[in-house]
Amino acid sequence: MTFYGFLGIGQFGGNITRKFEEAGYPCVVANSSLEDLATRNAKNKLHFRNGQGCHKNRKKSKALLKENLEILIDEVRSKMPSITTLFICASSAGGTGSGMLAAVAKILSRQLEINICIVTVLPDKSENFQSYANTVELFQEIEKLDCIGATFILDNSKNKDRMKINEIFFTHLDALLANENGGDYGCLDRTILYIMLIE
Ligand SMILES: Nc1nc2c(ncn2[C@@H]2O[C@H](COP(=O)(O)OP(=O)(O)OP(=O)(O)O)[C@@H](O)[C@H]2O)c(=O)[nH]1
Ligand SMILES: [Mg+2]
Repeated sequence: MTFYGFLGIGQFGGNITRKFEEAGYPCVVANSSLEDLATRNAKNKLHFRNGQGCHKNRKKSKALLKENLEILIDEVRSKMPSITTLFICASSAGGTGSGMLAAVAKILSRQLEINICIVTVLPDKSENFQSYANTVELFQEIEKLDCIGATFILDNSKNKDRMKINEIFFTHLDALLANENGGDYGCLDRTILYIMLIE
C-alpha cells in the first residue's frame, strides 16, 4: 500500500484524505489555515508559512506556494519515500487548494519523478460566483498539464452530505488500489492498475 500516497491541500484535501490515512496509506495534509488544520487529526501536517486562510483567493494561494515550495517538496519526499503514485486532493472552488493544485502537480511530477493523479470536487448549486470562477480557472490550468495521470472529479451536487461523497470515493478508490489479484472475471494486476492511473 506504500505505493500510493495522498497529499491533501486545503479543507477538502484534508477531509477527503482522512479515511485513506486511517486505512494505512501515507498522507500529508497541507493548509494555509491553522484553524482548518486543527480540525484534522493527521500524522503529517504542514502549515504554509505566513498563511491565514486564502478565503477563495487563488492568487494568495499561489504566492504562498512560492514561499513554501521547498518545504512542501521536502515534506512529501521525506514522509512518503516509497510511493510511485501520488494523489493530490484539493477542491476546485476554494482558494488554498484550487490556487496551487495544478502548479503543485506539475512541480512534484518533475521533482519526484512519480505518477501524479488529481482528485478534485465541483461546487454545488448553492455556492457563490467566486466558487465557479475558481473552478473554471483551475480546469483551464489542469487542461494545460501534460505530466499528470488520471484525474478524479467529484461533484457536490450529487449528494447533500459532503462527508458521504468523501466516503463513497474512499470506498471505491481503496477497493481498486487494495485489489488482490484473481477472481472469477480475471485479474487486474498492479502493472495494469499503474497503466490505468498514468493515462
Ligand atoms: N465533498 C466535499 N466537499 C468539500 C469538503 N470540504 C470542502 N468542500 C468543498 O470545497 C469547496 C471549498 O473549498 P475548501 O477546500 O474549503 O477551500 P480551501 O482550499 O481550504 O481554500 P480557502 O479556505 O478558500 O483558503 C466548496 O465547494 C465545498 O463544498 C469535503 O470534505 N467534502
Ligand atoms: Mg480553507
